[in-house]
Amino acid sequence: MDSSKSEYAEKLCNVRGLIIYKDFAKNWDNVEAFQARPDDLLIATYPKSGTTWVSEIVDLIYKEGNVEKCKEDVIFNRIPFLECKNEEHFDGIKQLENMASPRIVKTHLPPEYLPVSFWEKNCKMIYLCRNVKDVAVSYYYFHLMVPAHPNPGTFPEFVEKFMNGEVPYGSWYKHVKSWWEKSKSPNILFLFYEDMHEDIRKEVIKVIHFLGREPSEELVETIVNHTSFQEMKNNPTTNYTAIPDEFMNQKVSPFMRKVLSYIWPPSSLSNQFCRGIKHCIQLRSG
Ligand code: A3P
Ligand code: EST
Repeated sequence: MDSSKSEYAEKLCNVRGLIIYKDFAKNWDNVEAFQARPDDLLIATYPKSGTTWVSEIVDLIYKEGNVEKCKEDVIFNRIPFLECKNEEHFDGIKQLENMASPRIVKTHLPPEYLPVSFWEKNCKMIYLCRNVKDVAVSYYYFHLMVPAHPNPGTFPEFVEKFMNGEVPYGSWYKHVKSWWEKSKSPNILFLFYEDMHEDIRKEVIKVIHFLGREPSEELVETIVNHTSFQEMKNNPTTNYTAIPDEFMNQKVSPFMRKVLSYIWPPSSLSNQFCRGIKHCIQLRSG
């Protein structure tokens, strides 16, 4: 076994066909047995798809636009990461069990691996999809900055692994396709990162309606301002700087990097690009 193979085996694990971090895998019985509550809201994404962005939007809606209330705690405490487990430091399930309702739950699990109680309780869910090229680039930097990952090698080497689904949470394509099929249910709202970038007001209003609330002008305005890239990058409760370097080293790469996808593709192309992704999913799943 070469050193990169043994590093993969040391840090990652295959649980019933899903590649996941070793520490998460050790906790799998608790993940499967997790008890969702009917008023839980689940935010599901493939990693690096804008989870933090949509999470902050939803939390602000729940907190009726009270920015100060959101700033009282870091995002990973306000919206626990269901399957996250690290020996002494992180335990998403424990956080959720100790949390009052209504809870907002973050997960990167494909629908087949979600604890069954979420389906039994008919919970509302939001899935956010981001175009695969930006996800691959973002995930590459995430591998470099978060030591729980094996060394990704060069970008071309990483892309090979990414395309083969040999990364935590497996294949982007399978993930998006499975959630797309699930989103035929009215309880699941399927969003696109690129749509949020193109017209954030429209997407925020969509989320507010999905949560059964009224989109007042003031609420929408507050959300749009507070969740801009720059605001969230400068906000210590959303930029992950509260996580120690040993777990997430932002000297290697910041959690929120730069606005690459905002420059390319240009807005005229962006529409086309976005529709292309939707079309591709519809075609292949149809
Ligand atoms: P980049 O690495 O391309 O910068 P996740 O929260 O799922 O881990 O996703 C992180 C990605 O979402 C990062 O992408 C980050 O910059 C981007 N992101 C986070 N907040 C954002 C915002 N308010 N607007 C646009 N992109 C945002
Ligand atoms: C994985 C995906 C994600 O969206 C966010 C985070 C933040 C916390 C990270 C984790 C992750 C990957 C695994 C860890 C964890 C902190 C400790 C743990 O080992 C690095």
